[in-house]
Amino acid sequence: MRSTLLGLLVPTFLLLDGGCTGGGSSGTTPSFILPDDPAFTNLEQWGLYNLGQDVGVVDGIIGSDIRIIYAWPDAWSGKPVLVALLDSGLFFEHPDLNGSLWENQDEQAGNGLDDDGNGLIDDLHGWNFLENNADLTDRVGHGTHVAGIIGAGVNNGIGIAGVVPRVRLLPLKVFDRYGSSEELGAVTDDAHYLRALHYAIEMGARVINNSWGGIPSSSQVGAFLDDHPETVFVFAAGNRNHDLEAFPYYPASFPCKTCLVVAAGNNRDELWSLSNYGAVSVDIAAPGYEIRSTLSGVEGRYYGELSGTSQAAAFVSGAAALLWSVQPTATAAEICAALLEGADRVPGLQGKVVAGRLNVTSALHSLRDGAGIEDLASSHFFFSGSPFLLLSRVR
Ligand SMILES: [Ca+2]
Ligand SMILES: [Ca+2]
Ligand SMILES: [Ca+2]
Repeated sequence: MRSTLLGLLVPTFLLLDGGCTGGGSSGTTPSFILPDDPAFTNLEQWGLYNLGQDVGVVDGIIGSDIRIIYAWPDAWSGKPVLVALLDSGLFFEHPDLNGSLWENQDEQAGNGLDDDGNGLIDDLHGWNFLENNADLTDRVGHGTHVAGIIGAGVNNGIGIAGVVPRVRLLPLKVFDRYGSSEELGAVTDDAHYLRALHYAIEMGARVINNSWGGIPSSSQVGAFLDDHPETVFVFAAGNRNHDLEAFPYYPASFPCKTCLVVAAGNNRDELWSLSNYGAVSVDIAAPGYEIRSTLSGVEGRYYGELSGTSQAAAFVSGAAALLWSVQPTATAAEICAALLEGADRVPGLQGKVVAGRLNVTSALHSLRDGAGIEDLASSHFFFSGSPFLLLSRVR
């Protein structure tokens, strides 16, 4: 049984009208949601909710997060958006992810037949383009971590909260291990990526997350991106502390109108120490320092922290999906423009990225009203006593 406090269809969470100063351009104070996921309530997800808590040894700055809690009320009843993840696979049994999986309705699993006639046998939840089979086992945990940032169950009472409450995750396996450095490139080839990209588009993915890089500039992936302006492609900027104006990094550096290149920021609205950057060629920054998310269960670890532009890219993919879940008729160009326009121009990222740090609430306002919320950063909530007055979950 669900609580009747907030109606029959709405799970129990803390939904409040803002009692703060600041607020939206309309002059009203925004409502917000604080979900019941333990990592969120324990302030282990600074990227979603930064009250200045320390992360590792670094104290945060209040409000240096993606400003998501004010966007969740609108996104709660959104239309699910399909997000493809070109990555290392996905741990399907993860209890915080198994509610967000895409399923190929026209394919029957395990019968050895290509029921939907797309040339791939038993592609129920995605495809392994590396080995050309349906085995999506995530051996390194990278894909599962990225997936959790985007689409872990929000307010399901377990683990972490993902960015977007209404999402379907489509894992497409294109690598299986880390490369020679921290990068993931050079362990597979163009053919895998191109086939995976084709598959994603064919299945209706609107956002394609690419938390990898390091392929040659001669790759045909660039031409593919340019040919698909109806899709938002999100790319990690890479983890070498390079200026991409001087050291291009592909596929992030391919010119493309609906691509977003993402740098990693820390909990103080500064660039993360190893993040690549670029005043012109890196679009936006998002949290990428000590990010808690789902892991693949290896050695009994189901959650853990990772840092990098891979994580940052996932926040932006989740944000793009959230905007689309609220405004399904928007174009990819409009989604990209809203994300860039809504970003907070924080001093610590000046000259490092084009737009600033991701602000989902402001991006949503920008998409709907053509104007972001300028002063949202100042409208953070403070609670006296216990910061989380969470309603207990009734099942
Ligand atoms: Ca098939
Ligand atoms: Ca089948
Ligand atoms: Ca959860």
